Amino acid sequence: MSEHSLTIALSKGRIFEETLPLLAAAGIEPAENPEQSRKLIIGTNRTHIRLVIVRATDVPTYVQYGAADFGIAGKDVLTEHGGEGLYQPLDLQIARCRMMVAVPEGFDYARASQPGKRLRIATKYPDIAAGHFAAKGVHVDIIKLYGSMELAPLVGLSDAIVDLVSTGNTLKANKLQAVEHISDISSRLVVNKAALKVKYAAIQPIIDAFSHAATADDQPPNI
Ligand code: PRT
Ligand code: MG
Repeated sequence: MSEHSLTIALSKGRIFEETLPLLAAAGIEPAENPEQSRKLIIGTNRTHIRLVIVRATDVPTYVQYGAADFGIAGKDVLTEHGGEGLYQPLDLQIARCRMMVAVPEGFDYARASQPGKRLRIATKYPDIAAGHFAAKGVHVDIIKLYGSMELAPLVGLSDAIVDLVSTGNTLKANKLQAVEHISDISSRLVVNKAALKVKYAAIQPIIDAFSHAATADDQPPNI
């Protein structure tokens, strides 16, 4: 890739959808919709700018190693990744949700989570979960899962889960209830530190356009 070309890492789904208006504000239009196309590299109306479509959890890795110059990733993903090699100039306020502890309806969480007790927690976010319970002085055994955390307490794999909640419909459909709010989550712009120096003239105007669009757009909280 030449000094003048830019590669942006995005995930399909909610992040791609909510990033489209930000890209538009920077004058960037994807040539294809990744939901319909199987292509992993998507061109744009700007010949030197392309998008790479990766798993949400892989965005920081592509940017960290410079395979993408910048990308957009959830705070959940960035916290678990650690953020090494990444400059995080902007909270874009998109893909908002909350990191919560949830348990089966009727489970006595207050009693089970007293200091000195031991809880089994299923989660995709072991670092966030471990940090939360350590701060409370509750001992936990963390069971790492890669999806469908909601199932774990229903089949006896865990007492509770640590997961993202937006509408609450998934918890409700599985007779679970949120019992603790760990943090608010939104997505951030992440930039490769070396790329920012070398391609500053190409990257900074995009950061500025994103920043302007993210703050101008006075989005009501969806949580
Ligand atoms: O889905 P896939 O396994 O391919 O990847 P992913 O889950 O890593 O990606 P994706 O696209 O689903 O999520 C990307 C980012 O969106 C996450 O890293 C979060 O920062 C953010 N985000 C915002 C969410 C949600 N809201 C959300 N509700 N990510 C996941 N969820 C899931 C949640 O895990 C739970 O299973 O949606 C379900 C709950 O939703 P409600 O509306 O029923 O409460
Ligand atoms: Mg998902």
